[in-house]
Formats: sequence, structure tokens, C-alpha cells
Amino acid sequence: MPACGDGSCSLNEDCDTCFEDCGICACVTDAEEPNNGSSSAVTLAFDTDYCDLSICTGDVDWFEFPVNGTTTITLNFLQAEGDLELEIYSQATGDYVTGAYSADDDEVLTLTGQPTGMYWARVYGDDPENPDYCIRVD
Ligand SMILES: [Ca+2]
Ligand SMILES: [Ca+2]
Ligand SMILES: [Ca+2]
Ligand SMILES: [Ca+2]
Repeated sequence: MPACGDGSCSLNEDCDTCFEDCGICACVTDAEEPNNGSSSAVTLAFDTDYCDLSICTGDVDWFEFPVNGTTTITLNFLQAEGDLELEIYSQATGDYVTGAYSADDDEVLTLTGQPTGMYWARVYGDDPENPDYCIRVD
């Protein structure tokens, strides 16, 4: 019975479903590009998964979203496909607010007690690439 992790990339496996056996997918520029600066940030709706995103070599991804009360920003990815980091900036002040820099899967930040207004999320790679991540705001 073929299984992911058995060292063989079988017919029912590919880089999406089993990078362990088939290798990490080639990095492909995502559909939200270009969003390499705060002025070209992509607006995120609440409670919505934005997926099929990538950080290819040299890429940075900016998003924006409103904050009015407690807000959680979640980055979903596999650390084994490349380490990503998440930072939040205030549009009102331009200041750095907080960041998440873990060395395992995913980054999650919860904003509490922040002034109401628009904020930016900045996603970048600590490794050169990650071909597949999702972001959402709740
Ligand atoms: Ca396999
Ligand atoms: Ca990107
Ligand atoms: Ca980008
Ligand atoms: Ca990280």
C-alpha cells in the first residue's frame, strides 16, 4: 500500500499532497502579485482563507485589513517547505506593531487593544522560498 513518507513518489502522490516523497513544489508566482510594498497591499476580507500564495526568492507579500476590536491573523504553511514570518504595521502611524517569528509550522498573531483602523500584514521568508501558504483574518 503506497503511503506518504515511504520514500517513493507513487502515482497518487505529487508535490502538493506529499512533498516528503515527491519533493517540494517549484515556486510559482501567486495570483495576488505584485504586492511587494505597502502601497500595493491586497485587501483581506474577514473569515476568508486566501490560499495558493507563495513566497518565491526575493518576494515579499503585503496585505491590508481593518481592525476594530480583537483581530487574529493566521498564516498557514509547512515549515519543511520553507520558514515564513509575519509582521503587522499600523497604517495610521506607519509603525511596526508586532511580529511572529516561530521556527515551526504556521504563524499566528492576535491584536488586542489596538486603535481602530487599517493595518498591514507583511509576509516574508526566512528561508528563500515557500511555494504554498494561506493567510486569513478573523
Ligand atoms: Ca509515497
Ligand atoms: Ca507572493
Ligand atoms: Ca509579493
Ligand atoms: Ca516562521
